[in-house]
Amino acid sequence: MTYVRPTFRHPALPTNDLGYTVDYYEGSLSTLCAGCGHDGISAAIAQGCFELNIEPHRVAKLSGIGCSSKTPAYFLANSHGFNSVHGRMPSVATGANLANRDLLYLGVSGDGDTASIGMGQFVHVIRRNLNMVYLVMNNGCYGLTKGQDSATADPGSKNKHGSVNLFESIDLASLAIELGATFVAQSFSGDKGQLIPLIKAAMSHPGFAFINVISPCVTFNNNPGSTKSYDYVREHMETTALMDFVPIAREIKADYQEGSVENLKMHDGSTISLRKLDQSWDPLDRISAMNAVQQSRIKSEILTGLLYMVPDTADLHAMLQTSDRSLNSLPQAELCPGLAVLETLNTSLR
Ligand SMILES: Cc1ncc(C[n+]2csc(CCOP(=O)(O)OP(=O)(O)O)c2C)c(N)n1
Ligand code: SF4
Repeated sequence: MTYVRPTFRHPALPTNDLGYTVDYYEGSLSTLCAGCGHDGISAAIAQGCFELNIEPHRVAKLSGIGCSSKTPAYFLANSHGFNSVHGRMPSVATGANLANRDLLYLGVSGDGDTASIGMGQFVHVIRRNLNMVYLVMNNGCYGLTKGQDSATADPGSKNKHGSVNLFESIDLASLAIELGATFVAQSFSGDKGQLIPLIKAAMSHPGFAFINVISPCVTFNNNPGSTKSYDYVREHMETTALMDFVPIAREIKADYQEGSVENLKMHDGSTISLRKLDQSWDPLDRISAMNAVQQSRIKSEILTGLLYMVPDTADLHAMLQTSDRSLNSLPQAELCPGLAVLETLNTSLR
């Protein structure tokens, strides 16, 4: 089988403010199984970056190992990319971000990559509020190694061969809120209407933005009895709010007459408009957000949408008071200020 993407595109494809059509934000043809949820998320990322008028060369895509971690090959072909080691994407992202703060960092991971081997790195990158989007394509199994249960598989969930998971699941969104993540959202690969605005809002957030996307594995975990199958997720999705992301300098066109509307201002002046469905939930209140997630877990529902956000936040660079210029733009004299400065520094530490 050959994987050659046809180059023909409709001549009237719309362009964004930079003059690019959406295909400029696509990548190579996917080699994932037909129907894999991950492909829908890749398409949503391409569409979100197109709509945000992002220059692809300003994005750095980082991933670990897994079917999910392969996806950066399938979107943003004109961006920087680093496919790292299983569970180690956060440390690569931290190093790259500290060296060059001018890029937009987009980390893609799987539930195996994040909730097992990468758990240590995941919790610490949250604590540090690294300015990045961290997106987990969550299918409740290790797709690449043939479908073993992952740590996000729900207790009682059945795999393809009928065996039942005995263990408690790790809820990544709850954990992220608990650890102080400043933007936490949850969505479904089959719901582009919700996923694209969430990706756009996350890309515009000035700190750590986490999106847990339920993304069914059609080959190993899409059977009756699985709580990560397309049918189960469609039947058990509960949405916090209908949302729209309005970039700065764009008129707010959405019609919000019904229900209660929350307009959250981002640091750059853009807005997230939320039409609340659950009146008891407040996206700016950590306790209320945690309560809403736990209540939905008790009901075996999957709460989707923007769960929690701190609009104005200090990222790792602000906390460490690093140079406001990327290291590759600093001249040699500033990068290496010389022996006398080093000696003064050493003396101050003695
Ligand atoms: C250090 C190390 N341990 C184990 C593996 C084997 N391995 C590759 S991918 C993977 C899990 C993939 O699951 P997940 O992150 O959920 O991604 P998915 O394939 O489901 O998208 C494992 C255990 C590996 N590549 N490296
Ligand atoms: S094995 Fe599962 S996760 Fe991997 S590509 Fe196929 S459907 Fe997707």
